[in-house]
Amino acid sequence: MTNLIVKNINIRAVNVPLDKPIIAHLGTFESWPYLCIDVHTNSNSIGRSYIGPYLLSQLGSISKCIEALSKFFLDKNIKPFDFFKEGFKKTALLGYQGVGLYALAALDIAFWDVYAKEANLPLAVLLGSDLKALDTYNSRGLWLIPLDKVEKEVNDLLDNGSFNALKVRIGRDILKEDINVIEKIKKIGGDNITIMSDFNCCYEYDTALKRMLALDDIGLYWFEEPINYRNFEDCAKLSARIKTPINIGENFHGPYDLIRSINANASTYIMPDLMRIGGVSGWLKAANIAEAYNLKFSTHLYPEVSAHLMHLTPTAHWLEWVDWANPILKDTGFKINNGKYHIPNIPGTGIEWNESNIEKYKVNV
Ligand code: SMN
Ligand code: MG
Repeated sequence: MTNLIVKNINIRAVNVPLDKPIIAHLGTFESWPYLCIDVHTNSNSIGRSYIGPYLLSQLGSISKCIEALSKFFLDKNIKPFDFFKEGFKKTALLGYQGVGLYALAALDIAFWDVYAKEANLPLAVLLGSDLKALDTYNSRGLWLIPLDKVEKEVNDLLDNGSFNALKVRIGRDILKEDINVIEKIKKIGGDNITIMSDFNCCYEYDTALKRMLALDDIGLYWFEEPINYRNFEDCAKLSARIKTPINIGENFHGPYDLIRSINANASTYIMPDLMRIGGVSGWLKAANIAEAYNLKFSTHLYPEVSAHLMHLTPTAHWLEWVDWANPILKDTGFKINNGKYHIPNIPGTGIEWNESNIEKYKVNV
C-alpha cells in the first residue's frame, strides 16, 4: 500500500429525483443533489464517495473547493489519516466548518475506500472490526404529509424491508395533528414498533418546551433537533425538563462541535452526519469522544459508509436508512432484512456507480 498514489480526481454533480418528496421544516425537495468523487490511482483500484450537501445551487462552490483541495494530494502516497490532518490545515484559512470541511470529507471517504480496496478488505474489517448486521430504522418517508396519507405511508415504510422502527417528522401547526399522526403509527405498528421523531429545528425554546411536554408521554423513542442546532445551551435546558431523550448531531460540523455539545450537556443521544462530521476520519474521532462520555451514537443519512463506521463506534445505536442515492449506486449487495442492515463482504465501502443513471441525472455546475 506504500505505493498507492493519487493520480487524478474526478468530480461529477447529479440531481437525483426522490420517489417520496421531502416535506420538512427545513424545506421541500423533489430531488436530492450529490457530488460523486472518483480518486484514480496508479493501481486498478478507484476510490469512490458521494456527498449530498442539500443545496443544488451550492454544488458548484463545493465542487470547486474539492478540486482545489485535491491538488495537494496529487502524486502522493495515500495515507488517509495523515491526509485528513494535512487537509484540515489546508482548509483552515477558510474556516474549520462548512464548505471546506465538506470538501475534505468527500475526499477522505474516497481515500479510505481505495485504501481498503487495495488491502482487499471491507472498510470495517480493514479498521479492525467485522460486518455484523445493524439495527436500522426507516427514515425515507413520514414527512409533513396530509393526515389522510399517513396510514398508507406507515404500511409502506414498515413493509419495505420489514422494519420495526421508523422516523416521523413532527412540529405540525397544532398539537392535535402531531398526536393524531403518532397515534396512527402506534395503532398500525403495534406494541413492538420504535418511533423516532424529528422537529428539524422548527421551534424557539418556549414553543419547543410546550410541544415536547405535551408529547413527552406518548411513547416516542427520541425527539430530534427541537430548536436551532447551534443553541446547545437551550437544548441542555430542554433535556433537563423532558423525559424523552433528545437526539442532535446531524449539524455537528466536525468533532469539535461534538465537544461543545458535550460540554453544554445538550442531549442524551447524538447522531453525526458522515459529511458534516468530516468523513471517515472525522467520524472515528467523534466515535472515540462519544465513547469517553458513554453517549449513544446513531447515524444520519449515508447508510452505506456509516454502516461500516458503526462497527468502529463503541456506543453504536441506530442506523438511519434512506435510499435516496440508490439510483446512482450499482447494486453491490447492501441489504435490509428484518430491520437489520447488511454490508456486502467486498473490498472498500461497497460504493460503485450506476454509470448510466449518473449520466441521466448529471447537472452542470
Ligand atoms: C432530514 C435529513 C435530510 C433532509 C431533510 C431532513 C432529517 C433527518 O433531519 O434526520 O433525516
Ligand atoms: Mg434530523
